[in-house]
Amino acid sequence: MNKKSSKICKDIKSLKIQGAHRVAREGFKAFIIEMTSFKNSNQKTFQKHAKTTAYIITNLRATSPMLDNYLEDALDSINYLIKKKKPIHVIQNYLNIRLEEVLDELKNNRNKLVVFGSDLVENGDIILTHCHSTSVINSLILAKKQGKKFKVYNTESRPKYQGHDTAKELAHIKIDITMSVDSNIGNIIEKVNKIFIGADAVDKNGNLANKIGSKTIAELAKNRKKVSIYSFTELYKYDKRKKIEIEQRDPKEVADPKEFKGVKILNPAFDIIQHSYLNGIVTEIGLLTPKQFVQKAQNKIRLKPSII
Ligand code: RUB
Repeated sequence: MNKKSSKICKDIKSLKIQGAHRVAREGFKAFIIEMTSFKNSNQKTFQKHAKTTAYIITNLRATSPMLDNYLEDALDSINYLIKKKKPIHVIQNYLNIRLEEVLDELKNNRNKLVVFGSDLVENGDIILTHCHSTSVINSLILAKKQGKKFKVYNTESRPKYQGHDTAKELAHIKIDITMSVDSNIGNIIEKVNKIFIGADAVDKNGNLANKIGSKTIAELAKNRKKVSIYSFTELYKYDKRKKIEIEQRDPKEVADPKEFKGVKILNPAFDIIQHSYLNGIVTEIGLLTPKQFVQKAQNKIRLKPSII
């Protein structure tokens, strides 16, 4: 693999690049860099290399349908161009253009989503967030810039502590932020009136996957009438598979297995929130119910490759 694409893949695997949006953006970039620097004019070899590269990148994070959707579209376009007997340099030109289109789309959708997200913030709100979602963080930053007065609680999000970055980024723009250990969630929930979380995948029933612990938070919120819970996610995080696959990470992130002989260690990266627990899903086209999200996402995700 090309040095640059291989570095991006390493950073995605290690969570240096984390969060579904960034993983999709950088993973797609890695694919395009790899394919546009591939020096072989044989079409079959190019097609095979595209398939293998997409497979490797897709498998860096098992729960990443946004990246998978973009890669699948690029593979379909490559297959279409090869069928039309286009030379490799023409396909590579197309891929470079497609990268710019995808980067613009991601940025524009993000900007729109953040405006709808900031609309949900009201003066006096006390909001809980979990892990590190750029959709949530950017919405809170915009709300702060709009002059709204609110407080935020966040979890540190063991075992990889993505909550540390969330806390620092919010503190940096002087949002009132309090960070807590994850297991304090039963007490924190009593203090907040809104919960904002990201999403990594949304299935055909509108159930969604987000950082491990989201399920517990949603279930606690369900029992408290005064707490509303919203997930922030672009439509492209729709997961076409029958079932969302939950990424199982290295047990070493939790504890050194050598020191725990005979102990099985679980380290799932995500869990699933039932759609009925959600008050709404904030997207680039506005606030939707889980059912509306599924309908809109199914319409949006192209059946034909984007090149046609
Ligand atoms: C990150 C996480 C985020 C979603 C949404 O998990 O669960 O809430 O990915 O993020 P991890 P965004 O750190 O394991 O990638 O809003 O940035 O797409």
